[in-house]
Amino acid sequence: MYPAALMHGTSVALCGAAALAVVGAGPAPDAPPAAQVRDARMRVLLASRPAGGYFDLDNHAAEPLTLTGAASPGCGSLMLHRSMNSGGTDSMAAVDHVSVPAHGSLRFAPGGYHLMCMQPVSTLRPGTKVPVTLTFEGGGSLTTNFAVEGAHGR
Ligand SMILES: [Cu+2]
Repeated sequence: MYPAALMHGTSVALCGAAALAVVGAGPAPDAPPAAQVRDARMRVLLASRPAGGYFDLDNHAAEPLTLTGAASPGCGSLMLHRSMNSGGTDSMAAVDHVSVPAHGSLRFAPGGYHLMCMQPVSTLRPGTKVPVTLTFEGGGSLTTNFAVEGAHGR
């Protein structure tokens, strides 16, 4: 703990509290205030198959926002994927990061970027919700409840 003498104009007791608050807010990951998730849903086709996660990611900051990972208690692993069509053939590949431009928005949707819930848990059923934590470059994270929907949307 820092000596109370470093904090001027406050009592020793208040200094202690202030120092604790500073330590708590320091290196601990925190939600980037500039990131916002909208229209979040997880589409389950068959319980035995990977489910796709879709949402809009808004970046309200003046600098790019880079998504580096995702995790959910509803998924064995949750990967960042991108679907592509080349020469008439659909495929998807894992990506290790996705950037949203300053003051921009990126849509995670079928046919493009999406989350892939590799092993959906048995309770991941349409009508329920599942928390998804997105992690960003720099250590911030943001947890959002995704609405679980079936093959035909809501
Ligand atoms: Cu995929």
